[in-house]
Amino acid sequence: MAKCILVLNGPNLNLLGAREPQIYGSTSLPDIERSLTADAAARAARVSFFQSNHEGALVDRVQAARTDGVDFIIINAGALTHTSIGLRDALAAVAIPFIEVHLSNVHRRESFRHRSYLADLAVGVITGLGPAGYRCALQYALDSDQD
Ligand code: CA2
Repeated sequence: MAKCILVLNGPNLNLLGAREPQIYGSTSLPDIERSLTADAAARAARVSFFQSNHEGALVDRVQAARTDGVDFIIINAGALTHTSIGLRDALAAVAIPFIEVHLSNVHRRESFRHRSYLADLAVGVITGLGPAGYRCALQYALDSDQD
């Protein structure tokens, strides 16, 4: 059966491409989603997307992934990375392998961005590679036997 990958984006990532290009680049979230859709199609896989500015909506989407046939999650939780025990608990509860992605290199930024509530549960973390980080994560997920 075709692999099914869910790409989650958290608060403010809907603003990509429109604000702060010096930090986050000029690529929009729909641009990233289009390129991931093409990459997944080339590997006969399915990819779906969800962005929300609301912690509870992201928790709900993670919980739904358990019964949705999602094999792997790619998540840029935005600022919730550094604050959300709720999102951490949801990811732990569904036990779907995931990669944490950040566009910017959080370790070159403020110290409050150095802590992640998700990272120790993740298969891996990609930070600072811009949109390429999502594409690397997708290739890894599609190569991975974990499902
Ligand atoms: O580097 C990343 O991908 C982050 O997850 C982005 C989050 C930030 O809180 C994390 O520490 C690192 C912020 C997302 C805000 O996205 C914007 C995009 C364009 C304009 C303004 C905000």
